[in-house]
Amino acid sequence: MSDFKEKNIDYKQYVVDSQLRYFKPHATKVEKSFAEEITSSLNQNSKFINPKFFYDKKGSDLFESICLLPEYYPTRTEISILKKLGHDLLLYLDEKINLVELGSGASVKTRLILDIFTKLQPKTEYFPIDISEILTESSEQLLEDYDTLHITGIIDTYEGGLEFLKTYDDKKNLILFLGSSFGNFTPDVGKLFLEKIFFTMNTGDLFLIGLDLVKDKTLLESAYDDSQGITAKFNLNVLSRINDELDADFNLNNFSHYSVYNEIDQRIEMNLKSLVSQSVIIAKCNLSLNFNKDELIHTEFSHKYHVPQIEKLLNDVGFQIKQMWLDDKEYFSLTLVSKN
Ligand code: AVI
Repeated sequence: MSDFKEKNIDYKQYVVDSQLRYFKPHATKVEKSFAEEITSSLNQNSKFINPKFFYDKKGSDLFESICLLPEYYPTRTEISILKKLGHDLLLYLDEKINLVELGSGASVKTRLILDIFTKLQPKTEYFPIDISEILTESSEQLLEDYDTLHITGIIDTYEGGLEFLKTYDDKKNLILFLGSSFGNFTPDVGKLFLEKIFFTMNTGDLFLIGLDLVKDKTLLESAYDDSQGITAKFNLNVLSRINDELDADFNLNNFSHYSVYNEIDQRIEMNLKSLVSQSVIIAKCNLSLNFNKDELIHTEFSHKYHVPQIEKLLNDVGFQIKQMWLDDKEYFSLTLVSKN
């Protein structure tokens, strides 16, 4: 283990072997921001929890289960598009380009892109960025299957990871942001995030973004409130995480998963509903909270887009659209852009 200091960002480096290492910010930085963010987001009239906090180990595992649900069409639809775009994508790649992924996985999606890279390159460098340590597990699984792969994992927020990579090397990057994770940002934060990506990109870098499309309300609502109750568990798990990490006493039986599609704002709105009037203490935040019966904690937006809205969103930031791919039912989109 060694330290890496760059522009006041402290990272510890963990070298596992010649093909695998991780960078992680010092623990105090992460713990402090969780407590601080929870304090400010729950200590107000309209309570909310930032969806990035879903992804502790258990939350990440539950999300993997969501991706396999019959009702949750985004993952399998995006995979079906990725399976078809290989030939087109090759036209934009070369022997030296690095692969960067915002959110990581040993999942089918990452593998489909790695299949293309490893066929084209004698050595492939992959930089997954993920807030969750699930990154370490998934990297090891990938290395079992790809001999020429070298992985540098960054266990941090996407912004932190991109900032870190900016000073890392001067090779070209293909940055992946799959799964419509962008849809979880509010429009303002999303715009800032795209600008951040745009400004961390160099000439020749590429960005591939997966975005979910507007569709029938019933289909959307069942994707976010599945019959097996896995999405409900995923949503409620954030309260367990607060209990465990911030010494709180949320009683999970007193909250329920509540998710609706807002047609005007084109988004699924996910909440936790307080089933009774109750008080909760979060010791590490010095917080005592009161909930009315039926009061909501907002936990996630999942925005859906029309194709012209995607084009406008990306063009407004300054990206040049290279190509867009949709599935046959037009449920989901993948768009490849460059900086110029
Ligand atoms: C990670 N993100 C893109 C998922 C989504 O579809 O918005 C998170 C999710 N929430 C509930 N189900 C899935």
